Amino acid sequence: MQQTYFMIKPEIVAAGDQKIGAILDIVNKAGFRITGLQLRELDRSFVEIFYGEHSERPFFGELCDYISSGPVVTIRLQRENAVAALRELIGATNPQEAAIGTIRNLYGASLANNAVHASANTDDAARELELFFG
Ligand code: 3AN
Repeated sequence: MQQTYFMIKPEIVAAGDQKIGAILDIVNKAGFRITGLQLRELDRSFVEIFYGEHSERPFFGELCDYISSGPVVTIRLQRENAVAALRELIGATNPQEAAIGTIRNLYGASLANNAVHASANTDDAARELELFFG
């Protein structure tokens, strides 16, 4: 069974428990099992490591400030084909382009505030799960 890393971003956590519950319900109904979950505040230096692949992009500073601005929910998920299935369930990076019914279509506000993160591929999943769950 494959595992992947999923994260609910600060603007959703700040909006209260109802949105967190609704997102976890979507994930659960899609056949994922939650095998790890924590509410955490991430140090900026930790976020810089997590998003290291984006360090040359113009939005990197803003992205790191934002993800370290308040608590996030860090989640380990398990399912057949978990990495690809979760990427499909969350939708495109830009919520305006995300397919109807995807998590970013339902809960994303903008490119910067797109509600959730999911590992992009199996290598990223392994790296991110190690970083967050050891
Ligand atoms: P994804 O999260 O779908 O894998 P990436 O890896 O391209 O997308 O981007 C990582 C994060 O950086 C996104 N979740 C998004 O919040 C942010 N981001 C991407 N592009 C931009 C942009 N042009 N302006 C601001 N933030 C961005």
